[in-house]
Amino acid sequence: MLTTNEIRNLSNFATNIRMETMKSIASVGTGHTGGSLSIADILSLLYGKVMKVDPNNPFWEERDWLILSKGHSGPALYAALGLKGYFPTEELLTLNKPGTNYPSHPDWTKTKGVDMSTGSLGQGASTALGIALGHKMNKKDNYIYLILGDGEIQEGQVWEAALFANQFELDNVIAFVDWNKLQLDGYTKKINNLGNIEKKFEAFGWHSQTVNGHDFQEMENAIVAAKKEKGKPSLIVLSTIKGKGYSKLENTISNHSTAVSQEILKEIVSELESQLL
Ligand SMILES: Cc1ncc(C[n+]2csc(CCOP(=O)(O)OP(=O)(O)O)c2C)c(N)n1
Ligand SMILES: [Mg+2]
Repeated sequence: MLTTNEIRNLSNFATNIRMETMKSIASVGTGHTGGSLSIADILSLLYGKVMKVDPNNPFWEERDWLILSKGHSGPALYAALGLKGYFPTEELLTLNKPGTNYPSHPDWTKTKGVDMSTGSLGQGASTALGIALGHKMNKKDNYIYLILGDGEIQEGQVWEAALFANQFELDNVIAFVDWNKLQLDGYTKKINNLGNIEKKFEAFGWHSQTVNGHDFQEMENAIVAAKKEKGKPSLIVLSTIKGKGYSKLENTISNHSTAVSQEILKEIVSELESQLL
């Protein structure tokens, strides 16, 4: 059970992730806003409470790993890492500019704290599970967290990976699907309906749950339950709002990649500041 104080801190961490994400995207003028904002709360919970990491030692062998398979949401991951202390947050303003350590999609050779390069949808699932198998073979007790997009799981590769995780009993994997119901240019339901994601993964042998991806207690409970399940990989579907935090962007079909001017940024920052507890 999270304390009231922990929930306040996690909520503020998430709001600050949203704020830094939008500032960095505004600094380059455009970027993947919607899908970055929808995962701010899970990033806050993972880096703020759940994950065993050391910002002063990004390659610490005992650490938990995070693979952001929906790599287009890199700006949100960078914001979380900067706020966690891996590097000064001012560096976020070099996002996607020539020579930057913060490219639009994650690159582990460039950014402190990024565990795996991602961006080609589906591939992060396979790499995460390969990493998890390696850790299991080395008898490590750390966890591999994986964040997938809902549109992303239309990729066949994800289901091949799902079979693999079941075959090798990868109970050191906790995967999340950011179920924001939208993909690049429309509703997943209309483009390639995913049906019941929880039941589909369950049929592939995973321990599966669905929770509100903006509710810290529900997510924390699901992670605790996932860790109790031995011999199976775990999937947690996060029901989220694409664009969460900036009302004009929330749930809009056109919020995948948007222009953010300095003028609009002022409006966004003021709305986000009002969400600080
Ligand atoms: C293999 C591959 N195909 C296409 C793309 C282009 N692309 C980037 S994000 C995206 C939509 C993904 O939708 P979803 O997984 O729902 O993520 P969200 O936009 O909701 O964050 C697409 C098609 C890509 N990065 N990789
Ligand atoms: Mg989506």
